[in-house]
Amino acid sequence: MNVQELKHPGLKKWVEDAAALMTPDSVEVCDGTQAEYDRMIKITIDTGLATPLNPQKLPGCVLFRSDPSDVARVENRTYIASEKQEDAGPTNNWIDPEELKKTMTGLYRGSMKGRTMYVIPFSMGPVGSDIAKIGVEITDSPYVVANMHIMTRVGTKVLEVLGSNGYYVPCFHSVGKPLGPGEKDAGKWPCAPLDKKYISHFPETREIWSYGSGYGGNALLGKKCLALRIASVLARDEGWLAEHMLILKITNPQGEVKYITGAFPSACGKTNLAMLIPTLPGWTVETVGDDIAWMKFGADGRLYAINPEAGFFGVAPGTNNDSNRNAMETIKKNTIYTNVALTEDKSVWWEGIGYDAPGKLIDWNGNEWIQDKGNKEQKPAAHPNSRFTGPAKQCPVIAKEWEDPKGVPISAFLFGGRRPKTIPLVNQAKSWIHGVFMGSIVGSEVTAAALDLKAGTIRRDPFAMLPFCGYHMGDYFKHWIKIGQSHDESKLPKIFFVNWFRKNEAGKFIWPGYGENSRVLAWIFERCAGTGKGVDTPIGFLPTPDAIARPAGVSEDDMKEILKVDIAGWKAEIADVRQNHYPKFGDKLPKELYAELDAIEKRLNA
Ligand code: SAT
Ligand code: MN
Repeated sequence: MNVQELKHPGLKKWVEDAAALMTPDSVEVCDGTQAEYDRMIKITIDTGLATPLNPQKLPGCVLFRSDPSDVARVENRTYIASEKQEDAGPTNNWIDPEELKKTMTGLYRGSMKGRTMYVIPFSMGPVGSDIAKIGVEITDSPYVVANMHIMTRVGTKVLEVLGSNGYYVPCFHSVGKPLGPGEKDAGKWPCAPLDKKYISHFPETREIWSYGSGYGGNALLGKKCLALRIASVLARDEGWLAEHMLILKITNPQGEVKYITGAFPSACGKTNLAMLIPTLPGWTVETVGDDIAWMKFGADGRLYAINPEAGFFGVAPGTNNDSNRNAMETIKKNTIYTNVALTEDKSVWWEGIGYDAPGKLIDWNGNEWIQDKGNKEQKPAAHPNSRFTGPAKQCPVIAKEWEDPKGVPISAFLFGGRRPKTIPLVNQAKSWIHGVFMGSIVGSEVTAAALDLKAGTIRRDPFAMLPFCGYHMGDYFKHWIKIGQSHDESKLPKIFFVNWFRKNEAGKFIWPGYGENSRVLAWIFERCAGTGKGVDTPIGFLPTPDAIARPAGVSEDDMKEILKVDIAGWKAEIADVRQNHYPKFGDKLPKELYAELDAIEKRLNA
């Protein structure tokens, strides 16, 4: 479809102005059809950016290798350009919006020369749902178009909902690599150098401007940029919640259903939890979403969640038939792989796939790679942040209501992190405000993989939203508190803190995790149903010793250890929050949270 056919004069003008600035060779409006997807893939194969995979083993799948400088979100080049710096808060980078737009307009001038500008109308959430939002992304990357096809709902049906004057979030994206006359990408992933990359958000005008990166959340602007950073601002203003949470459906042996959402910092197994295969007989877990939840209040006073996405953009390394069989099934066809290793028979391999490399590989840099298990220094064949982009509808346990436009009613929120000590296996907040307190102190142990952070220390990541909150985090805490104050608490989700990662003196994990986590989910289910047995402690409600059936390999003493109140550990936790965490938010830290801190401390000292 061409620009002239656009029925929305505002959108048409916005596209024409962008084209005048970025000067692409041509402009195309995306229709979202399979033919269009296939054409995008063909273009990327023809320009040497994509490798088609073995059609017998991985039908409809392709592999991309990105530039080594363009392999993950770039948090230090991500900006919340609010009018006032104080509104971005201490956890976001800030540049004055006028100055930033000037800089970026300079970068966008002529940036699409030699390329096609694609206009992608997309819906976050089922098309036409009250909770859904429409965005339009302009991009010069066919890789982005193909990924957006999987991750969002794209095309003509979105334009129909938009009509002639509907609202959309305008999103600019350019890889920042114009082509000279006759020049082709010729197998080289296009992007700009790091100091020219900008992932910018303008919260007052609700615009997203991204430049210089073609990878993941930097370029697929519906995901972290719209569905979290901009949506968190909309949610604050409109009284709902846009959260970095999975959504799962759990059914007990009697056939009763509850829905649970959960926020976890990265590297805590969120996608695995969303697709968990329960070991507990009679229980089932199904997936509604693995990364983002948008939640609004229904007429009955309950919170209803939708998954704004349509696909999974998951980390490949560590994904295998034990850690996540459902993900492995999901990505057997129609999947885009990025930065994993290629086998000789044109299949894929990554570290932690569950078996040794089957012969010689091509690594994510495009070099020959032969596994050398004796060499601990060997560089991985797949980049640690290599990804699969797979359609959610291919997930064997996708819940039948995953696209229900009214969403699913949420009974519980989980918060969690990687905490080797102190934090028990599961702990229920005594009240909404206590739960908000727990969300505000979420932290996770830094693993060796994280750059420039000391391994073994706890990095606080409130609500797992640290890189994704589009405004001052202190005001975000306030928003959560207000949600509790302005609604009937008995209808709000109950809040739980979970920790699968407790270690014993020998440094070994005490709890087996994965499917066995269903035992904890079952207790949470029962607490929401009013039947689960709990004891009131200074830190919250803990399960009674017999409330959670012990999995194999976990002794009675182990169970006691991970379900006790570690008074000394909690006192240290409280002191750390008081001295090092809360002061970061200055006088925007709601006084209610200091009151919670005081109350817990008092109970611990009693
Ligand atoms: O690159 S994404 O932002 O989509 C995924 C992630 O980094 O969490
Ligand atoms: Mn995420």
